[in-house]
Amino acid sequence: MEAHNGLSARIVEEAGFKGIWASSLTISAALGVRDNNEASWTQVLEMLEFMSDATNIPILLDGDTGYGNFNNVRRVVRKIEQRGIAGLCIEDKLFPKTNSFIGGEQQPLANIEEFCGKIRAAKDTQADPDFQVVARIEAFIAGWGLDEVLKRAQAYRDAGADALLVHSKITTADQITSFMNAWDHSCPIVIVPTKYYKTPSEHFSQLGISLVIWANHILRGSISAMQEVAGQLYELQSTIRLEGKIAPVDEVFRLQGADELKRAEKHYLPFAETPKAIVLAASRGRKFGDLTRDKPKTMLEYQGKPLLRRLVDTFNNCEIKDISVVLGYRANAVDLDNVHRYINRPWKKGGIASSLYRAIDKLSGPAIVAFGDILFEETVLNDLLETTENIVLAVDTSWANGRKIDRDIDAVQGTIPPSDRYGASRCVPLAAIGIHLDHETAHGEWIGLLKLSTEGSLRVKAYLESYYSDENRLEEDTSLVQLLTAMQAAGEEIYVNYSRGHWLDVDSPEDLQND
Ligand code: SPV
Ligand code: MG
Repeated sequence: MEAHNGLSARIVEEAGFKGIWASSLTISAALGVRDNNEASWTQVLEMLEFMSDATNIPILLDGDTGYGNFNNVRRVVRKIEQRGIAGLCIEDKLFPKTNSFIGGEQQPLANIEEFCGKIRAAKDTQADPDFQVVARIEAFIAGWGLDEVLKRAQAYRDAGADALLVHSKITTADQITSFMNAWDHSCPIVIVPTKYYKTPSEHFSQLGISLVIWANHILRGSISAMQEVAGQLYELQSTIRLEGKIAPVDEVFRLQGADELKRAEKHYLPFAETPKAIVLAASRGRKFGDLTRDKPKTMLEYQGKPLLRRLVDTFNNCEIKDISVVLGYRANAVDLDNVHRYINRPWKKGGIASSLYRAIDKLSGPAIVAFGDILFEETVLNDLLETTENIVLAVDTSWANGRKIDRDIDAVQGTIPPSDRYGASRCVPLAAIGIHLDHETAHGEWIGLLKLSTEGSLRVKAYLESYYSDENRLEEDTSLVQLLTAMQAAGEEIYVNYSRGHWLDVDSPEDLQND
């Protein structure tokens, strides 16, 4: 069966054919040029490479006249063998040739000895003993009779051709039948019944023909389909009536082997998955009084833009697009598009851990969990994303400075204190965390940003599932710190990643002032 590019070659193989005819007519036509050696042989070679890559069945190249003399044939054989092509068919016409169905009689035939030299050159060049050289006889096409065909058949066979292609352009199988009746069957015969298609294939088997080539049919089928779709679409200016008739986009992906790439990515790109972000923004923010009467704290504006908008922008700038927001108080006042919304109903009673639980289906693959009332610069996030540990808290070591001093903060103590020394580790195991931690011994403040690796997400998810298997807990005020502390007590390794500043905890109206 003919094929003319990688896609059609794959379709031919899937249909069950045992081999592919890399047709000069259809490869040229698919390139939008004539079958007159207008496509150079290296352009054909390039197409063959795609076809060979896309398939596992043998490909026989319709190599026209061999693109020159014996020397060109030698080079073609070497180059196509390198691309896994199984055989070469050359025809006894002159370069540049014309398709057999266009003025066949006017086309001079090659000198027999010269053509036999090409066959010998091809056979002497092949490296793979299974490589096949098919010699194509154009004598019937050029208006010669059976004697000329038989003479050439014997000469080409004697020159070493593995098979002979006897071409005919009349609308009955008469020429082929007369040849087969006269032929001594000393080598396999190949035919191309494009014009005598009415003859049943059994007749060819009975004659002893080894191989039938359907030389142009999927190209012709696709031309009809393309013309119909293009014409209808132009007329209707809509695809509604066409969608059911044309291959779905998923079928295109399947034929391209998209699944294999997905599997390979999993195998070779362990960190290929981009993290998701989960923003916990259910609370009102009582301290803001009237400012949060109609909207949650996360929608308060900092320098003219809501906090949540700023958070989403920061995530987007760090290539994180899958963003979920868990809302509660005045959820309707949050009108951001492009974020997944979750609602934590008893937001007043359930603590922030219960908000994370609402978005539990997002805990697959790497994730960043962020409070909805913090702002941080991209560098803080990028720094956190670079850590390799499973569960990592972003910790600010400049926490003790300035006005924070009187606030309830999630103070953190690492197992190793932060250090500006060259080579000092910035990601260290967590020793302790909590608002009651002695500020004198603490090393920093958790900024409300938590990184989970794929494994980290799985572990937090498992913990949440077991914790909230008792539904009453959904109405208990459990913080993330309590959750993480409990996980740590159960043997989980939690890490802190030290950084300095470049973030803002919006805790009171004065934090919204631009200072
Ligand atoms: C081709 O498919 O390009 C052929 C067969 O050479 S034919 O078009 O019949 O010449
Ligand atoms: Mg051809």
